[in-house]
Amino acid sequence: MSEFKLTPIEDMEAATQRLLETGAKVGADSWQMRVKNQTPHCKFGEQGICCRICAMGPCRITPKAPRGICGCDAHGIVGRNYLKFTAGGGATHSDHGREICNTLYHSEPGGAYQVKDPEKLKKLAKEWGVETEGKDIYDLAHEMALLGLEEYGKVFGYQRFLDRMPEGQKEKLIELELAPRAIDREVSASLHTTHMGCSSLPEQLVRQSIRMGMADGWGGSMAGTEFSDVMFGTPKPVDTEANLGVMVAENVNIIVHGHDPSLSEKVCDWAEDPEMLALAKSVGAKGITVSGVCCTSNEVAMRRGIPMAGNFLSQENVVLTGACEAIVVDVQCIFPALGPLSKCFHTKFITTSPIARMPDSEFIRFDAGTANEKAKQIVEMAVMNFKNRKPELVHIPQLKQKATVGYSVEAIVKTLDGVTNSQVDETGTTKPLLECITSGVIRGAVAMVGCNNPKVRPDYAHIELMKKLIANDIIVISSGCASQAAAKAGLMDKRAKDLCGAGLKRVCELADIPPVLHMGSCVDISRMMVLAATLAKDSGLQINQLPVVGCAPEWMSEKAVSIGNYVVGTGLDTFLGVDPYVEGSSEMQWWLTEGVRQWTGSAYTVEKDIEKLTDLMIERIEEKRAALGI
Ligand code: BF8
Ligand code: SF4
Repeated sequence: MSEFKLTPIEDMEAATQRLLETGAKVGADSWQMRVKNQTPHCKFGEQGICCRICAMGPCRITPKAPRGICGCDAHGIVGRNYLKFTAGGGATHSDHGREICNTLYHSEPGGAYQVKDPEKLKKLAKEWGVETEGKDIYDLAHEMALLGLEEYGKVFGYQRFLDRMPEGQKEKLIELELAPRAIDREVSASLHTTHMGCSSLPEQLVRQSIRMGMADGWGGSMAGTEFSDVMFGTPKPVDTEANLGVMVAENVNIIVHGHDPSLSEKVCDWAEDPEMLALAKSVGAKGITVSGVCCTSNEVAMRRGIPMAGNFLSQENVVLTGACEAIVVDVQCIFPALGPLSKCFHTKFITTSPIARMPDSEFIRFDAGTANEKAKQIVEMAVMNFKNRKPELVHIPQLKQKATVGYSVEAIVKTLDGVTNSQVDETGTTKPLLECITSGVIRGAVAMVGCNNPKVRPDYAHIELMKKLIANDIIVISSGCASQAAAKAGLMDKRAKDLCGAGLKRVCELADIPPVLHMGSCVDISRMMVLAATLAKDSGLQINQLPVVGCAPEWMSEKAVSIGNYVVGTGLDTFLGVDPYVEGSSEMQWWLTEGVRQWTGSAYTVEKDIEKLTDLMIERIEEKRAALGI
């Protein structure tokens, strides 16, 4: 086996520089240039003290003008902006979940979408009290899909998945008015709450922000994850590779980007089709390589080992290689810049969803009914574009690392079962993992999630934090663009165990796992919630007592704030490296970093200094241990 070495961030940055040189040759714009044009940012916007929710404004808060025209103060304005931000994110994740339910509703034997994990479907049915005996699996799938869709508009009651929480937690959330009702209702209630002349009291704006987030995490996102598993298979550990070097110069390169696996799964299927492979050969390519960017990359990596080309701030890089025949996108986190950028190269920028339409793209509308023909058309288009490549522009940075991905809760339970005393726990609980934590072999866990953001040196925060945590025997579970950061650096290679403290290293060796466990895309943070709930139940504790915290050091999207709210709402302290536009209100800051603790036993910490952020997390984990006397 060759010697293992992490890829230094400097090598990744040098590769980007080289790609930007190609970009300069063809007159391409880049996010690096646009950041310069946008700096410094508007101070009012940054602090969250600009309001334009009614046409008497916009109003901006200054020492001379401490209130808007309606009399709203900075705290109300910051709070409303925060809740609107959350609602945007919660709506987005949840609508993704709805699409998945809808696709499942259209699944059929031999059709474009099938039930790949009938056992998971039956388990879910049992959980929701649905009779499975003697039922055709597709009838059951359609019944469950309908029930899933009903969670969006249910007239009474709370989200079904809350029953997964440890005893008493759901009831407490109901009492505090933090338990999410119908998913769509929480979006509407949030936008109602923030309307001109409604709430301007930080307490209520934070309360509804948490409830909105909970509708995402324990509603829409959880449905997205669970029903994706039913259709595409529950992830199991699988080997893959990461970074731009996964693109192959001799092959047709198709990049899948976005979030909904319904599109990317089909594109991957067709890229393996013998007819398409023959077509690729006929145009002079050796084969077809599909690789991913952003959460779509996580989805197809963890279910089929499709390599991960990059994350959020590398999406322009894949086009800059000059070797990308098509970048196929569905929804969310797609730079509109890809349109004009693709025009500087031969790359086809293919949009597929009416939710995300962009100038300078080719729109091929994708839906469950026509999925196969559309996916075939897309792959064909990419293959036929191979001959339009400009060889003088082709440069693929030769950086890549091996990664083992696909640690769903089911996979973690199964894998770690063998660790403690090498005994297999027949009941399939998290007890072996708990034993590692209580004995101190592992000090705790950090759920590392989120994006890239030019405000933080891209990927650096993720990688440095993870390195320090594993060196301190803290296991990292990751999702979203944090995952690709880890994989690109090599932290998802099992050999990265050598960077761990002695305890975690031993666990990695015994269980044959990398120290950073890939749990999937951002909707899959719901998996982390299920894992935390299971750990709590198996140990007889509440979630907020566990030595587990969440961290998003480079976050940027509305979805990330929604996630933060449900992680805190669930009971896990959450550490952010970027401020969520609340610096303009001491009251909002207090509610998020202190006040909310009285409800959930957890709160936010915002710290831009990455070194300090890590120390604070370790400190919090040790505090939790001390409180448990372990
Ligand atoms: O949902 S981590 S940049 S890709 S928002 Fe987007 Fe952020 Fe990446 Fe997925 Ni999540
Ligand atoms: Fe200004 Fe109040 Fe209207 Fe906001 S709601 S724009 S603070 S008048």
